[in-house]
Amino acid sequence: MSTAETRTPSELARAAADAIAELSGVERHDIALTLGSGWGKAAGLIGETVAEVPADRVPGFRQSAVVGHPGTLTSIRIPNGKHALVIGSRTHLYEGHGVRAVVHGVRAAAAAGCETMVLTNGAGGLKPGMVAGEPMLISDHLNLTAVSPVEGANFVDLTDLYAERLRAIVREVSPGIEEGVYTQLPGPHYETPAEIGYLQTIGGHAVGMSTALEAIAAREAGMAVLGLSLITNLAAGIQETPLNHAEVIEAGRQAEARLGALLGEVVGRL
Ligand code: 8IG
Repeated sequence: MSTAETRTPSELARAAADAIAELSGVERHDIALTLGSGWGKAAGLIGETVAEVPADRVPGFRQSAVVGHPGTLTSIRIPNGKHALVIGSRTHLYEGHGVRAVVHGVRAAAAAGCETMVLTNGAGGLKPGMVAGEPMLISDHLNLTAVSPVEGANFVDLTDLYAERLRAIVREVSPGIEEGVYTQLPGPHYETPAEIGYLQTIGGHAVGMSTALEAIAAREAGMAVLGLSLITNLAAGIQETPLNHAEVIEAGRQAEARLGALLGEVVGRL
């Protein structure tokens, strides 16, 4: 029998943070990371794993339905002494559990003490000249999901959502990194070529199915946000040949170690 959740989002986040502290033995975390497609190797390159907490033991989390998104919260001690919380169980809007479930990990991280939220994802490239397997630093986003994680008349300011201060650190570590606007669509289907043309026209540089809603929730919770995409494919209609899934997977796999090293270096400077 399933029972409806009666706690408010902030009560549920508080309960999750308490469970994370108890099960990890780490009272307070400083930096949270959500690792999307292609970014999984980063967890092992950020620092020393202190504890792995199964997501199903933490209130409000559910085991991810997507292969490659393990349902674990990992507490990592980074060399500078700070504690990172890797949220390895992203819930996507297309899973149908609603926007509260999508941003619960972010709210739990904020309640656990995190002041910085690092959001990563795999995305389709929209900019001509983009290369699959390369990262893109997110400068801003277009939220095309038609929903907001903010509830009630809380008019959250999103100017400088992807903090320039944090982006400068990434540029320092990775000079010349591509930078652009991430567009979040609900998915789970990919775009039509006409939709890709539309996204380009309105100023998008990458397209995916995550991140923007989480970034908004992070800002609402008072966190600084850093966003990084791995361009795993060029979006529909941009590359001349049809999308080859094997090639996409291989591009991600080859990029993973490099991206992990980049993220490890960045996290050490946050
Ligand atoms: I990886 O081309 C990845 N995720 N919407 N479009 C959308 N999501 C994606 C894509 C893409 N590639």
